Amino acid sequence: MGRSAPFFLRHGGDMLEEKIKRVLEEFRTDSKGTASPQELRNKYFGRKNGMVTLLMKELQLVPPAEKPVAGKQVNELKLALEAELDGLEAGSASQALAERLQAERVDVTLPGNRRPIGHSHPLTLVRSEIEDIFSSMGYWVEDGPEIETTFYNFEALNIPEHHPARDSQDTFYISDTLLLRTHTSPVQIRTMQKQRPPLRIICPGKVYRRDNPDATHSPAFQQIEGLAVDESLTFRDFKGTLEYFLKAFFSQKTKVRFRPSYFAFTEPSAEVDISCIFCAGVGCRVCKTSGWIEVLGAGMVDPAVFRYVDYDPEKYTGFAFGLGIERFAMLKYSVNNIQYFYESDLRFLEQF
Ligand code: FA5
Repeated sequence: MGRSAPFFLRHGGDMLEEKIKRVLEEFRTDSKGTASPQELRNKYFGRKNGMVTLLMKELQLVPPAEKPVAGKQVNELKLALEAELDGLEAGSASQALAERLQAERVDVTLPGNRRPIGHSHPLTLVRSEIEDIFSSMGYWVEDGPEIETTFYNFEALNIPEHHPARDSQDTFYISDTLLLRTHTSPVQIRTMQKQRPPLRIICPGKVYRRDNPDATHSPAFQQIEGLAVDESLTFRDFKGTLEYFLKAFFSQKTKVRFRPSYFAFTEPSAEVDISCIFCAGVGCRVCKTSGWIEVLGAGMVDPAVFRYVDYDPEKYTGFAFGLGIERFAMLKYSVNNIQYFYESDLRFLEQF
């Protein structure tokens, strides 16, 4: 070189081309190593000490005449490194994405984790089945409160004040006039009060008695009440309806028998038995060798009850019945202890 090198080119003792070459080589070596694109960007373009940044700063010291050439060379270096860094960054982002996709890969062909699907409690199954049988005969469902007055639970059902059924030994009293209903029969009264005949209703619900828990008793259990009232209902309708229902629920082979009984609100009254479903009436341990099992209480509505609800007993007749849902479920599913229904033991419940 004939001319002495300009100030800028001599600065630091290196020629500009050499400096650029060195920076470029160092960048190439670095970019093949383990440094991340971010680290490279800091090293070459860091705001204070980036190698390219320093070269740009040095340009300010270059005499104006030499600036265009020097500036062009440094700018080309800057553009080249930036382009390479952009490429590296894009590569590393797509590599990170690929790694993430691989790590989080979902095999959509794998079967999902199925949640176990629950089902109705056996007492609910029995209640629904009984409701279905009666609704197929034109009955509808009525509801009533579990906390009742003595009027609806007893008096309007023809159970007067000193009747033994009112005994506090049997009934959970809340006050002198309020109690937990001991049967679903009060719903009969409530429905007859609000509706004129013809009536065909069933009333499922919880009832409460001061019975000690054992294999066949619980202090809280469920009943279904039935009531039909019309102008010409007879004992034949009563027998036929219950026979139809019991055969539909248990089996067409089931025999049904009516035994005289007593309820204050029906006259005549009957206990209804079915032929033992375990021994087909031959006699076994469950039916205590009698061949029969008692399943419900029933009767023709006592005219005294009609008077409480302002129905004309000369014009209307009716029949009513009441059954224990647990008892029906025990017979249907051969369960020998009522307490199983309340224990929420999945090993028991999963069988239904
Ligand atoms: C009654 O409760 C009458 N209200 C039924 C009735 C209605 C008769 C309409 C006439 C006309 P009883 O007390 O027998 O009747 O009860 C009916 C059923 O409830 C019984 O057959 C039995 O299956 C069930 N039951 C009675 N006490 C308990 C108890 N502690 N635990 C479980 N089930 C019971």
